[in-house]
Amino acid sequence: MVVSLVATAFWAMLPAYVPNNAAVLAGGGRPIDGGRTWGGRRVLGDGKTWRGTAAGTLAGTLLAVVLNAAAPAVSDALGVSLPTFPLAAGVGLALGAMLGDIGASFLKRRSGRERGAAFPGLDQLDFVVGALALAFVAAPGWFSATFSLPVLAVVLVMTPVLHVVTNVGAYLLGLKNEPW
Ligand code: CTP
Ligand code: K
Ligand code: MG
Repeated sequence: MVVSLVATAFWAMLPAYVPNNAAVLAGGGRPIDGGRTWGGRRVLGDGKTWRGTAAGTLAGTLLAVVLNAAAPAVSDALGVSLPTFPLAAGVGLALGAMLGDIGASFLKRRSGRERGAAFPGLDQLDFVVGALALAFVAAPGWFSATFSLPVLAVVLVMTPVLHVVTNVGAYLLGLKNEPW
């Protein structure tokens, strides 16, 4: 029961977990806000780029396609019925994760936080909220079939933990400038 919930939550969110990490690896180039400011501060900042956003969205979407191919074998091995991803769900999760992170940067700049500043709580959940919201809009039937309330609860508890662990790891590996 618990194994099934955690496995389903993790699997269903993988296309939303990968985009931010892919963006870190691929980021650079032209910022989305083109350097523009609002109220004396950058609209988004240099940390949100077109290349990172495109790479993150693509990586999450491709992962969803790979997970679809692997779902039967992994489901058998775990004795759990793991979900597959219609294209709209994969894109919704991946693009939604990126948009949630971009929305958080917008809020960080409005509240005077410079690029890279921590915003505890928001940093760990921005992309989850974005991913779930866009997946719900893009694939409502799939969303309600996949995210039961218990699965959603596991997602909300598990994601901040995974976020902290992966970001500290990326920092220690020299891939990220800050451990958040
Ligand atoms: N990145 C990117 N495009 C995105 C998201 C991330 O290019 N849409 C890259 C940037 O190189 C960024 C790095 O991934 O610096 C780390 O992402 P994040 O921690 O989200 O950005 P920060 O630089 O910390 O900026 P912010 O304070 O706005 O979150
Ligand atoms: K972030
Ligand atoms: Mg950061």
